[in-house]
Amino acid sequence: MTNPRTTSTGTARDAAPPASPASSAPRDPSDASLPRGGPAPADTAAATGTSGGAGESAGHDGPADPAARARAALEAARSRTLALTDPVSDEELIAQHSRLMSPLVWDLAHIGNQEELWLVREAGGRPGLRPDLDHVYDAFQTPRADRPGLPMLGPGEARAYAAAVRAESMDVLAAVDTSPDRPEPLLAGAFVFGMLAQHEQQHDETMLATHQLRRGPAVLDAPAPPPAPADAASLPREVLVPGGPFTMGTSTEPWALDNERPAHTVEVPAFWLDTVPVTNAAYQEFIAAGGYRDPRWWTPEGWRHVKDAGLEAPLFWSRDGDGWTRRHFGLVEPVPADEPVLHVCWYEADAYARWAGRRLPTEAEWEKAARHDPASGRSRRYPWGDADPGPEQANLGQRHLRPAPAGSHPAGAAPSGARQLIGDVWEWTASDFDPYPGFTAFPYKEYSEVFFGPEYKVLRGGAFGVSPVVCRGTFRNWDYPIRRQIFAGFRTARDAAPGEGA
Ligand code: AVJ
Ligand code: FE
Repeated sequence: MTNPRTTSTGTARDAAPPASPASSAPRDPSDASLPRGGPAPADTAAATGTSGGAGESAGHDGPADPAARARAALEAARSRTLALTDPVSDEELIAQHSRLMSPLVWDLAHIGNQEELWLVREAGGRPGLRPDLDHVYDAFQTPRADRPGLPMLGPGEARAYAAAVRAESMDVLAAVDTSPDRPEPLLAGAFVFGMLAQHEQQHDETMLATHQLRRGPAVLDAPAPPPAPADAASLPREVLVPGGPFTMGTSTEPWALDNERPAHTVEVPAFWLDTVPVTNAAYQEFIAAGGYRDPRWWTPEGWRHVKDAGLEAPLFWSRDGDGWTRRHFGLVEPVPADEPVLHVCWYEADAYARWAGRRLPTEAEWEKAARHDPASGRSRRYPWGDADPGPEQANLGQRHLRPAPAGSHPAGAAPSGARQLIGDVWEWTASDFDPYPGFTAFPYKEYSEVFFGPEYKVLRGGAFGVSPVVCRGTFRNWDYPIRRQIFAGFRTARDAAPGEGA
């Protein structure tokens, strides 16, 4: 994120010193504490003041009061931020663990700086705490690789700064009207507060990726997900998604970001989709079959990248006799056969699919599989319906530090029978990151618009380290096709034959 409207820095004046040190918020990295209400009332669209696309379900099922929902979401984000930074030594907070990532202490103060810009200055109309820091924490002025050289706040200062900003933004939240029907879209339904909770959670996910890249003993821990259910071994390999129009994107979800909007109709012919994400065992067959040495499976750019980067397995994997081990959050373990594959780039996903005689699903296919309800013809918020995700439906929120085995979460299945579309691993799609028809940048071009185009591929569905507040059936993530540090896997698809699923 960057400055509101890129030009405005509010009424910048002398920097106020950061106030008191970090509060003692709960340190549970889980989002399980996010309040979950009952099913969304039928009139949520009216209640949130968003005009309903006829083709989609409306609203969310968090607290009805937008300010209460915003407060809970911001608090959950901060607990997680602290859980990712408190156990790390000052030296390691300042270190750059990978050229791809910022020092953790940069993320921490960037979270605070963006909150100052948007909640204190923009939403609150207040002078702000440290406008002098804007240039240090503007992601566009400072590429990640250069960040270690910046005059950054130290760990103690960064914690105090983020806490001081938070105190003031909570004060703003208590003072402003966030009713869904007020005309200012930034404040209506507490949108900008929801946006900043999502921003913090996105950086928490980035920080989790930094933890995974970091060398040295493990500092994070979480229980393993439950074993796969009994029927996991007997699931059909693929499911049929019927052809016809469906509603893609959203005009009703109050905290959906600009690139998810507006709802629009897309015609998607019938197709077959893998029931579950591609597993490590299946991916190992591709490696064993010489997949990384055969240009037939790769696009020309992908093949060049395999050669240049010397790829021969997913990131973090090492050969161990006939098998493979991987480094996972500081521990080396045998690659778990039945987990969805992680840390592959788009080129690897695309090559695997071609080797398997298949292809990656398009973004529209993925969203249709995840949201379309053939019985009602409407698009749901999630594969299972409109209720927010709980632990039964999806592996989200860093409750676990790994994906659940393939076939998990039958309660989260889509109408087609596809499982694990939400949570576990991000899924690469075939599609470039492009705007939907009718897209308008809101509230600033640097969230989405500057990234549109063929350089970026879209990922869908979220991963085990993604917060439910940033994970919807409509949520769009994107990255370069060479990137492997994100928690990404994939599933494959193929066209249906004429007459199938018509
Ligand atoms: C949506 C994950 C691609 O991390 O670059 C964070 C999110 N935008 N701060 C990113 C984001 C501004 C963004 N992604
Ligand atoms: Fe950011």
